[in-house]
Amino acid sequence: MKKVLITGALGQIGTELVVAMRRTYGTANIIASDIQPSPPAGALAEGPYAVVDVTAPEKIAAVVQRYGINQIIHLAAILSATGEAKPKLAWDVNMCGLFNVLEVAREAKAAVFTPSSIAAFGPGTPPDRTPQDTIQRPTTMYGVTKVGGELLCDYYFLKHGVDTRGVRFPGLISYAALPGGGTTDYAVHIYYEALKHKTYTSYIGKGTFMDMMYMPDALDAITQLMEADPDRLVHRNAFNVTAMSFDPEILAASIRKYIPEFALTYNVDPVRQGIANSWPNSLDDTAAREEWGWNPRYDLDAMTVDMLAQLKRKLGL
Ligand code: NAD
Ligand code: AKB
Repeated sequence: MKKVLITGALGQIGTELVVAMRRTYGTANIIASDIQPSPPAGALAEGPYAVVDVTAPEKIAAVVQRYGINQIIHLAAILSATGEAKPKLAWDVNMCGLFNVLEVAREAKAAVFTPSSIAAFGPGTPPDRTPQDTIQRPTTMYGVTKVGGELLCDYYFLKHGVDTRGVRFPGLISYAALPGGGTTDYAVHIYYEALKHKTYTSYIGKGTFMDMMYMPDALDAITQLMEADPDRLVHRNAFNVTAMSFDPEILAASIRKYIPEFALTYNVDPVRQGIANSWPNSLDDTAAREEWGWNPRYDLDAMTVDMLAQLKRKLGL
């Protein structure tokens, strides 16, 4: 039986992953954890929760032992924009936290899922249909920790037999929790502002293409990869995955199909624009499709319809 520890469970992904996995595997089998003292009231609070700072290995080990954990989904991290403002914190949480998780997993013989990111690529990477195996020389601290993390996960698989698996997520778009300090966050905020004020000022410039994905597909990617036949996995850490690629204009055009008066203006933030410029325009996710059947369900318009409907309900509009 699966006994899963999710670190960083109160963030954008964890908020939805915990609830989805509890539905599939049983509430008692999914242990949510985060550095924050408690989950917010609601679905997340209806199940086991532990305070775990991933920079403290003994805390991770204690929870793994207490619950008999055999799989760790490691989501605790500092994202790209915050990572540029606080590079030491990003290194400590992203690199040391992952090292601690892998060491505990080695001892406990637990499998580990760790998300990498499009941030693992840099300006020297082919930007269009970026191949699975290519140049990875990122220019952000976040990206450095993502490449380091991919290599560390490979190392623990090759040297210690830890069942490590991961994907390179693009920007994730969701309505349940707000994103936590990334560069792609504009693609979430735009939906809130379109509904509330019918206008949005983008800090990412016109013509800047990045890969994106709706959260239900991201959750499927995690569970499908962790259920995949290990004999078919050539890449493990980490698979390119994507669902769509757009710039702010294309996203605004999709929103205008449902809110015709929506207006988009720009006030470009040089830091986040610089990060976005260093990332690919679009990924080639053939390896994920071939090795474990990756096949996202949501394109841009399907996501826009659902995001607007869900946010209307959430915001009471
Ligand atoms: P998030 O910022 O929303 O959540 C991260 C969580 O980690 C927060 O709840 C935070 O409290 C917690 N945390 C921070 N420091 C901690 C520590 N020392 N110990 C324990 N918990 C700590 O992030 P997310 O968007 O849910 O991302 C999860 C993972 O997915 C990260 O590895 C991120 O790099 C990756 N990823 C996310 C996206 C995206 O668009 N959301 C895209 C690519 C990759
Ligand atoms: C960020 O913008 O930092 C994240 C990511 C793509 O890794 N959303």
